[in-house]
Amino acid sequence: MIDPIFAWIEAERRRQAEGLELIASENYASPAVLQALGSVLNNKYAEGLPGKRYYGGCTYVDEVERLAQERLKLLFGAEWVNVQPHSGAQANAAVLLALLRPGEKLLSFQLAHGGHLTHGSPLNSSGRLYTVEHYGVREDTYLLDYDEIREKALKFRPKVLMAGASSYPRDWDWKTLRQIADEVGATLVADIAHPAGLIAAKLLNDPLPHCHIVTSTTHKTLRGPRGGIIMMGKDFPNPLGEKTPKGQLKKMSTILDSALFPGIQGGPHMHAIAAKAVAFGEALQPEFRSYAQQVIRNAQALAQALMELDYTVLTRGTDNHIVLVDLRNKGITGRHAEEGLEMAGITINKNLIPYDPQPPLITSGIRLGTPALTTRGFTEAEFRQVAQWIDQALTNLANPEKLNAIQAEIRDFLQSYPLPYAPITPAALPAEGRV
Ligand code: DSN
Repeated sequence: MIDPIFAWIEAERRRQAEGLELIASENYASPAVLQALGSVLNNKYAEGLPGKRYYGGCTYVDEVERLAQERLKLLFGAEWVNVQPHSGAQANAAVLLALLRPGEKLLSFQLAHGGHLTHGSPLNSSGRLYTVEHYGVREDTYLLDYDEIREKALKFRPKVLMAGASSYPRDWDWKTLRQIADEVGATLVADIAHPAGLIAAKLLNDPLPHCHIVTSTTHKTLRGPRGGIIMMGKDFPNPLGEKTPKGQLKKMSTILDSALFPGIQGGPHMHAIAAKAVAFGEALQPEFRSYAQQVIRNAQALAQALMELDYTVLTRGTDNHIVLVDLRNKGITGRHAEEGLEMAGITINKNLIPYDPQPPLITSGIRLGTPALTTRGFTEAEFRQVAQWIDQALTNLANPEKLNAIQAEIRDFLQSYPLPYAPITPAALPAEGRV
């Protein structure tokens, strides 16, 4: 018998293969990325940076990390990068530790309007350590209001202005944010965890020329392993008044490196860094740009099809991979929709909409994303069908038989869009995987 843990992994592989994956922050990493993740690099301790480690035996992992750094710099046109953050949360925690002393001021996008937990939510260490003020979206348009951000910044005088979102379907104006940051003497930090792949493909505004520091995850639109990164472009903070740009970059990168390790992390996960390098290599290929273009086209097609079915799509569309739907006109909560869609084989997440009257575990909305199904080969036509299935499921929430029938239809349909992951069988497992 196989160890139940592998049975659960196989069950999850099948779930991923047989259902529609519409969680905006998820994707299907390539078999090469997964191979690097499951490699012997897992075994290696390598605290420090390439050429400056606290452990012996780092010759090969040094090469892996250098390659990851070089590919990442090339992908975003960055001057400096750190590829060691275990995830986006650690990248952000390190940047804030580098820039702020406890009690100092951070201005960021409000979680309840689509921001990130690690940008000063009272539930996160960033909200407990620093003095935080938030900006949000306008109640009439659900769009960011840069005049309001400027007013808040002038009044609050933050030391750090942070931008980036987990559920904002529109692009960001980094240039205007930089003007605001300069007006108040703040450091501008962009978190591009969600649109990173679309930015790497040059399809959205590029934060690197405008923001002092940029953080990201590597597993969403970038389609790599779970992980984080920190980058600086050609214009970075000047800590302690360093006189030359070279001196400034060296000093700031040293501050950021040491805020991450030993500031908040121990040994880097070298297997994850290798997998990041593989993913950056994939994202540098011309096919990745076509993929990213299709992600956006698909999101726009999904938004349009849902609006034609009388769904309230926030901002009436999208610039990126995210479609946010307000379900109040349908008399359904986000939680109810999430549960019913799951029964129909459609995975999404309930999501607060800005100014939501419902609490976060119920919500009035849902967030849909196109990165995963686009990896699977879906184009606009398939996404119009996805909108039909979503509508059929949401109009039959009290009808389990109908939900099961939709699930079966989706399972059949997906046989034409296979995932490249081999099933786990007893024969394919090492002896330790059997009990
Ligand atoms: N939890 C992540 C998401 O789903 O968007 C935030 O980055």
